[in-house]
Amino acid sequence: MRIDIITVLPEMLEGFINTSILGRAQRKGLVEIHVHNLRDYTTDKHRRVDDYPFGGFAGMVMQCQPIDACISALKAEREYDEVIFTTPDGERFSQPMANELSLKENLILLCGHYKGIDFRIREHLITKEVSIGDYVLTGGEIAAAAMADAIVRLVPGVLSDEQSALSDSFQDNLLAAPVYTRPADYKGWRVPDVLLSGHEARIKEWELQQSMERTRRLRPDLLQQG
Ligand code: 6GU
Repeated sequence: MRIDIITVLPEMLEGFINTSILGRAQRKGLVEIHVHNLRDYTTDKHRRVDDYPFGGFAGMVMQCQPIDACISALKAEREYDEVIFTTPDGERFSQPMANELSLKENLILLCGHYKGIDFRIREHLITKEVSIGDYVLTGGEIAAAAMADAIVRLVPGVLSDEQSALSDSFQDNLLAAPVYTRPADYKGWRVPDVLLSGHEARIKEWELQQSMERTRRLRPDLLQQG
């Protein structure tokens, strides 16, 4: 899988995508993540990528030309499954959407910024608009980082124990059960006895019961979903 991220703040993403699991996935050759500085594609001599909005509205708007040039350059090299724009008014990102996108070959993530981008880009070049939640971020970089992380960890081989993505909270609309490690007694804070029993069936039953109880109490909305 390959992900191309287009941004005016490449330095915000470089560290993140080359660290930890995303970095290891790339070194293993399982995924490629490329960050493109939108300013490298402008024809403006001052390297500006935004301008005042028509109609006299507040804020600045990202211009068509550099975005079109960058997306066109990428599309000339390979076919893309989706050209995704990160925006608070997009479709809500979710585990099912991450699952679906993890099966794709090539994705573009365009990070929104300022007050928005020229709407003609959204009409003509964007295939999917995605928000990571009902709050406003100053830019789409954190949203793109969150999406890349959630997608890449689902690519086979990225997680050392492939089971661990399947037992995630949300994969079955249930929150995960609590986990513990040694020591079994820390300052009198004890690990549940059942986990020390070695009784596999009882441990499985405890895990499911914990998942159900936590979901009912903390996220009853998940139990309503299909
Ligand atoms: Cl994708 N972008 C911005 N700027 N803010 C957001 C968001 C995206 N998702 C939630 N808030």
